Amino acid sequence: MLRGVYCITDSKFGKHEEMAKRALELGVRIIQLREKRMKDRELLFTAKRLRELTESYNALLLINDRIDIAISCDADGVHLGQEDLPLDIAREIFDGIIGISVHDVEEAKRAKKADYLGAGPVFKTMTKEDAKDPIGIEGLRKIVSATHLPVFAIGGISLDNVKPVLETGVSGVAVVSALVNERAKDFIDLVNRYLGI
Ligand code: TZP
Ligand code: MG
Repeated sequence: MLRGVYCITDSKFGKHEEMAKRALELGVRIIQLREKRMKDRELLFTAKRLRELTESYNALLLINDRIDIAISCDADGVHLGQEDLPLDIAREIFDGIIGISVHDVEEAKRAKKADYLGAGPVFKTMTKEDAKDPIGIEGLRKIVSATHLPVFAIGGISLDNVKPVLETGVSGVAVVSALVNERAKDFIDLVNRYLGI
């Protein structure tokens, strides 16, 4: 199931539930709740609603940063960055899918016990305020070649630039803004067609 379009919900673009529902209706089967501002209780309630929603579509739900919320809402997985809990500690306390953000080959090798990698930002993105410099298609290709794990490319990916991203051999693409415009369906169809989904 770790293939295809991976939808990250971000309250800057709308309600988490609405973003997730739209993506699910268009055929996406991996949803990540990414929320940096909400109070814990509201975050938990949001996560529980997304859990019900994703379950009804037979889709995966992952929670960004927060293993406690992932356990409490019975999510399928968590997504952790380089400054979040280390992977080995996360494995000890969480029994589920663990994805790790990587920016280069060294980080990819260090994360070899992850279930998947999120590699990027591939292109410039306005969505993540503290995004690092883009790694480009070449940086992405190096990461894909250095790991046997499924790699999801992330950062600034759209209908206009997704082809060369897919050609690097990634298992999928993780996006926020590409799913909140009127070309979302074309984007998903193109990715799924390329990956044979
Ligand atoms: N991590 C690296 S780039 C990014 C995250 C969460 C934002 C991706 O958003 P978009 O709109 O698909 O560029
Ligand atoms: Mg994080």
